[in-house]
Amino acid sequence: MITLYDLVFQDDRRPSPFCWRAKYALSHKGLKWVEEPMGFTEKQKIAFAGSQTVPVIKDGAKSVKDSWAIALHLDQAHPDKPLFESEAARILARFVGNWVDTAVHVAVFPLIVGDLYDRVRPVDQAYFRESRGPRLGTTDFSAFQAKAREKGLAAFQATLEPARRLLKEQLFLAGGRPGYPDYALAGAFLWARITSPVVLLETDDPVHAWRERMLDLFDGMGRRAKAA
Ligand SMILES: N[C@@H](CCC(=O)N[C@@H](CS)C(=O)NCC(=O)O)C(=O)O
Repeated sequence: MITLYDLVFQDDRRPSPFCWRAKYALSHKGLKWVEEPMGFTEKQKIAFAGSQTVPVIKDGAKSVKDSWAIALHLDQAHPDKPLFESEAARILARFVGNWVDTAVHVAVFPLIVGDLYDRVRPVDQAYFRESRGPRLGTTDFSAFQAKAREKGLAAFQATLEPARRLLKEQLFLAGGRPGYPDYALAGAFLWARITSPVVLLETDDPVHAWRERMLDLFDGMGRRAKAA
């Protein structure tokens, strides 16, 4: 039995991009899991794993924290349907995850932070203000978001150019079939979809068509998640 500790917002929304990576990884491998929702101020739920962040999984007697460590653990403990079929594939997936963390997430966050704050559980809002406020230099998240959107989406869309070029040539970042690089980028889009009504992509963008494919994957797992 695998338990996934998953970040929860109001109305049982599950926006964490890193938890989405874990859900896609589990689905890719055909593994079943149960979810244990955790609000920002319920860190005691993951103390057993020595973690301050989710995802965390409990897989039998073993606990694993961090989405990348979870992916590596799953391949090691459940060798069927590997996430990484070679060392080169694993290293490239790591690179793509790092790119999403440092470029895509950083570009998305200012565009959704006001909407995101509005959907954090009321009991967790003070924590969000105190943890995110210093990073942004303000706790007026709505004004911060409005200012970021005034500049338009061009800077965000430009961060996607490496993916866009590839997706003009192939269906998925990993090739003809989806793989971990796709799951890493899809997590960023689910984070936005679940917390904000903002329209991030033009319909003629190859990334848009890819995102539709990702939403459909695994019986529409992403599409079925409660959106903003
Ligand atoms: N490197 C970690 C990052 C995980 C992470 O930052 N998770 C966020 C949710 S998206 C979290 O748990 N934040 C808790 C907090 O900010 O207190 C991973 O890949 O799992």
